[in-house]
Amino acid sequence: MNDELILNPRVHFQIGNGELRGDNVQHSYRVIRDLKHIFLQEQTREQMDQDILVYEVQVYFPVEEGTEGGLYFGNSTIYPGKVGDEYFITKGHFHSQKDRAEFYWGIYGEGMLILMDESGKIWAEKMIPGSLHYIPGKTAHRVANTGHEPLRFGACWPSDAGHDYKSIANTGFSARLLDVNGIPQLIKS
Ligand code: M6P
Ligand code: ZN
Repeated sequence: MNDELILNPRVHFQIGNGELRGDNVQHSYRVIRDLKHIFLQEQTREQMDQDILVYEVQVYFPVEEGTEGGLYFGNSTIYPGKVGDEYFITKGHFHSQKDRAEFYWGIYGEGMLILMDESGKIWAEKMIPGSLHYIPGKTAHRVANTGHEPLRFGACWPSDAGHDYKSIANTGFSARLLDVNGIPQLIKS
């Protein structure tokens, strides 16, 4: 056997739970402290235990950030919880290269993918295990966990997409996913 031509895989993706392990896989965590002005009720967030883990992200970066033509592959796990009436949620972003698209898919748990176009029009798609979501370019995206268990979803996006958090910080999302008597509802803010 020619060992130089047939290589062992260097990254593993666990089919059942989406767990990523291997070379160039990075793991990051967002606790309440990191999520200033992300939730509607900022004062409530300030008063919470700042070390509560809201979500974590694993990403396989096969190429350098910004590389044209490459792809990244990751997953995010959002823990169950709320800040006031608002479900735990990812920060959300547009892509810095505005026209870049992305795939999200549900792995376990349940939640909602919230999408907003550049005019501020907002809508949501239910996320469940096996649901596949195409996020077009020029569309901000974030995910909320509406269940009582952790929610994990997968993601794949172009390596030159980048994250534009600033546009969201300036204007926010035009609606929030709130718990209204136990039912998730998109409420205009
Ligand atoms: C997905 C991808 C990542 C993103 C992560 C968390 O895994 O879209 O690019 O970083 O979710 O989302 P955010 O950066 O908005 O907090
Ligand atoms: Zn994205």
